[in-house]
Amino acid sequence: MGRLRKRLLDLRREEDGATAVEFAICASTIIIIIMVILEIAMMMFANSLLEGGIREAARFGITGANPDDPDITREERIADIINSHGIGLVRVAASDITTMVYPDFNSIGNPEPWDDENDNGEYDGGEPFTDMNCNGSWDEDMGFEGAGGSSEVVLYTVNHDWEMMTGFLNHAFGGDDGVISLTASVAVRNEPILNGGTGCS
Ligand SMILES: [Ca+2]
Ligand SMILES: [Ca+2]
Repeated sequence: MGRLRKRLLDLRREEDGATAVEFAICASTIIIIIMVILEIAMMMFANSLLEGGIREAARFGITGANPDDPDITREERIADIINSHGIGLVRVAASDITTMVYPDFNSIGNPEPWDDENDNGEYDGGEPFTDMNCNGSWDEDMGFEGAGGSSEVVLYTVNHDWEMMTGFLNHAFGGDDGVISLTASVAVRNEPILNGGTGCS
């Protein structure tokens, strides 16, 4: 009877041990899932803050408004607007912002028009082209940097290095050192009352 009782106690201890291991595996899986959800949620929130900020900055740009303080550049003012929307979670610098000018919305990201003399669908050196961005060479993107003039379309883009809380997902997202590059952009047409608007010069 004593031997049976001891065996039953041993079995009980083994079961307790197995349960503890199962619990540890289960708990760590749940913690990992929660971390992943939190990381993704925070990243999406940061991205939405960036998008809201760049939209607000573009509204500022549409009117051609200049910064109140002459010592502040336009890009710095745009960064300020984005950061005021960033609630401390998202902070960008003027160097993270680009504003590209296009004649219309359809031109965004499109190449400068060229005469495809050999009909190969690609630009080849020597083929005549219209230098839309005034840099003296043919470009795959006809935009040029600037605030744009009257009725011109301006593409506002902000890039932000988002540091993940744990760096847990950096391999999945192809980031490095737990940093993921977030980008938000919006295109707007300037008010027709502005000066300029004849493209680059
Ligand atoms: Ca060609
Ligand atoms: Ca060009």
